[in-house]
Amino acid sequence: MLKLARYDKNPIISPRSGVWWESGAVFNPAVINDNGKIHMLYRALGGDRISRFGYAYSTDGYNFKGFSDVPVFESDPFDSYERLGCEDPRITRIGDTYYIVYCSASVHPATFPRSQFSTSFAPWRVRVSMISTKDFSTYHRQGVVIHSVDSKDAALFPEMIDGQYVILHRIWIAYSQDLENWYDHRILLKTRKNSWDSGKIGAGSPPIKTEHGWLLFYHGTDHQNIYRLGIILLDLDDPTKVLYRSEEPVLEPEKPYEKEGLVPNVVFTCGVVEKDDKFFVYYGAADRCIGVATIERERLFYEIAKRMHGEMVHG
Ligand code: BMA
Repeated sequence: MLKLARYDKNPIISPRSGVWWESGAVFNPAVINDNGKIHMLYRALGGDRISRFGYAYSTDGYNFKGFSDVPVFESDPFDSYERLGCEDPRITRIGDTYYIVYCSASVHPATFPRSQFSTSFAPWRVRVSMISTKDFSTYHRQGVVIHSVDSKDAALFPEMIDGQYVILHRIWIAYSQDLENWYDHRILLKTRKNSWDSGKIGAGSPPIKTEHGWLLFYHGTDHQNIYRLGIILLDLDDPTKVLYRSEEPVLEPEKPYEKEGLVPNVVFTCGVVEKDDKFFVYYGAADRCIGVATIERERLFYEIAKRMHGEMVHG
């Protein structure tokens, strides 16, 4: 079975009562392992329904502390593309800088003609925005980085490939020379008919470099809007080549905290770290709280190798 094992004390983080900016929910956290210290930026939803980012850290992967009293980042209410908040951060370290790409949300006049990425004519707009930090205390605001397209679920690769930065978004792939101007957007992965990922798909964790390829956890929905997690492996030199895609989800809503919340039946990851020869997959549960599930590295690749001989790879 290629399944993640939930931590038995999940959820590991729930909204703190009395903290106005996270009283609605805490979910969909970004994580990065900095020499054993796991930094987390989590999405917090306040009573005003605006999403902001809170910060916490852990040294064992399960117990988080150092929760910020105030949001460490909130989007600019005067930026027409960001005024409904910042959602679903994903952290990637490149050199000595942590880049955080996230979804900024707004009600904004519809753009015409309809762009190739638009999903509706509704004036609901989402953009991929970016901030960066070197220390998780001061953040530099870059603003919207993928212009003119409604997109989200963005995740940066941790290094340049063939002289270019590479990003995934919803799940397209695109390239850049400067992390701000992205070109050559093309579809990397499509939904599959009659499958757990037949409705929508999106990148989850930023890709993790392994000797077997770029490992990426992603989310998919079916036509009942149940969010589950799967994995893909991409070729190290040419990440447009999908080497493996899981037929079955590796995690799906089963526990009450994953089935009942602000949005029922959701497991949604924005970050995975490698620690003690395991992958720690952090996830938002039912858009309400945060859980963690793990898998041993060796077992994961053993199970993938077994399946690669018998499974078709769908691009
Ligand atoms: C997606 C995103 C996530 C959310 C999920 C389930 O579209 O908005 O932030 O967790 O829906 O509601």
